[in-house]
Amino acid sequence: MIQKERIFDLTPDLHAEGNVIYWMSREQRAEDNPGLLCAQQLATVMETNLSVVFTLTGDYPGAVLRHYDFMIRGLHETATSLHALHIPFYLLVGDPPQRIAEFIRDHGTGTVVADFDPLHIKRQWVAAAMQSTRAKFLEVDGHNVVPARFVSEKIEFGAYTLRPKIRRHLDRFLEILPALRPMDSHAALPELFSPGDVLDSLRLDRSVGPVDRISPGSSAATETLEVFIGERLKGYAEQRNDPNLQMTSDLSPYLHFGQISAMRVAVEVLRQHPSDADSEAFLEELIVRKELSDNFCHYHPGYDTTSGFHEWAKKTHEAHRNDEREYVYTREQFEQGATHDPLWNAAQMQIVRHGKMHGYMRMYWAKKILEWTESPEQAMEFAIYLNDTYSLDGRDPSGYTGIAWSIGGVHDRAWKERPVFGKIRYMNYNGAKRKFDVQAYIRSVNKL
Ligand code: FAD
Ligand code: FO1
Repeated sequence: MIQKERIFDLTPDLHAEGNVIYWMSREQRAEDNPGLLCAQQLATVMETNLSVVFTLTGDYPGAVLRHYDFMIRGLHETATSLHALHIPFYLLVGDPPQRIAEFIRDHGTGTVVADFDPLHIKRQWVAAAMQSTRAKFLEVDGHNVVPARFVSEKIEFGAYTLRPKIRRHLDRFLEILPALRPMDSHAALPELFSPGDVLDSLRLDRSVGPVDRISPGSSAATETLEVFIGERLKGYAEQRNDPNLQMTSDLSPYLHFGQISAMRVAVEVLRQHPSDADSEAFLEELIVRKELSDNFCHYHPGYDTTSGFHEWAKKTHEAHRNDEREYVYTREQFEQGATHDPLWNAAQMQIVRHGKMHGYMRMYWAKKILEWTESPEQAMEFAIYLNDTYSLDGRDPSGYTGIAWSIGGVHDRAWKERPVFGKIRYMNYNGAKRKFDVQAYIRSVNKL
């Protein structure tokens, strides 16, 4: 039922046996979750128990109260859905690899299904957990429509090289997965956690609070999708780059936390909306652009540093390292939106207050950080810190890749050479003014 290309065997020399765990992490939903379905299938065939385990750490890099509030409230909805199907959900607080290893020992687990996730921290967790137990580990890619390991075995130059590979397999992988089945009802269910109590128990940076206009959880994600298809998909191709028009889906926080499946989004768009320029443009972003990000992070360990840049970009940055910077700002000045540029400041205030910046402004925002810092290394450091701290969809492969595109020309080409930027694509205030009403955007953000 789960295509085998979605499953990667992390312990080929071990057999699947004993009780089964789905170690939920990236895909935090009950429905349309291939890793969960795979674990249920194994437990059914082996006639053993299935448990869903989420290991919660208060030290997730870059995460503050804003993200934990969104994630934990979303997890509570998922746990409730799982318990309704008599599938036990365990929330284990502490060091993830340590907690999962304890659970494996205490529950006689023989097989663990983990989510594919290209970020360093997740690879470390899985590697550490495998070190300290003898369980069989399988990894399932529940994030990409076409599984990342399968669609390409190397780092892709750009969307133009990955797109044909994705297109070739899309029909085969674009499907609605079967519904999760109820398990036999005598399974003892652990007590459901209280989101408030869990949030209070964590030692968190509480200076960046929850956002008010984006509700967490799979139901809110589905509602957001329906509203997008019904009211905003038409015209998406032309108007998605105008920050004043709110024409995009606003799905990225839900996709980041896996509260909705990209596959489900794509299938619903194609089912409810004719295949036209708008749905084409949207699916290009949702599938090609997003899956290009996983490809970059999976195959390039330096995805969050300048070492991830192409040779031409490294060279051009070297050649312009000592160029005179007209403005240089500290991380605090950026963080407080205290530069000379009201448009940049408004974009920064949009993530501080609202937790989400419009896609077009993200490019401008990151490129100006390159222009107004002492070095590309410092630009990467500041952009990643600010994006991860304030954006609800931050700490994501799409974020590291979007920042590497803006500052290091990753997946982009060389442009006409100029001071500081070298051959990195340049964007400026006048360019933005030609595209949309800058004053209206600044006013609308300052009203937030
Ligand atoms: P829509 O236009 O509705 O797109 C639908 C989905 O397609 C998005 O939810 C997202 O999953 C995907 N998508 C759209 N554009 C891109 C893109 N350029 N690259 C990869 N996937 C894309 N995206 C994040 O999810 N998290 C981030 O932290 C993030 N940081 C970024 C930083 C910079 C400097 C740049 C240039 C882009 C960044 N992006 C990030 C990508 C993109 O800007 C956002 O995914 C998009 O704005 C999310 O809004 P939406 O869901 O309304 O997008
Ligand atoms: N995943 C976990 O398995 N455990 C966590 O405690 C955890 C915290 C967390 C906080 C903020 C955030 O943005 C992501 C977090 N994640 C956590 C990972 C998340 O589930 C996604 O898998 C990745 O961020 C996307 O690659």
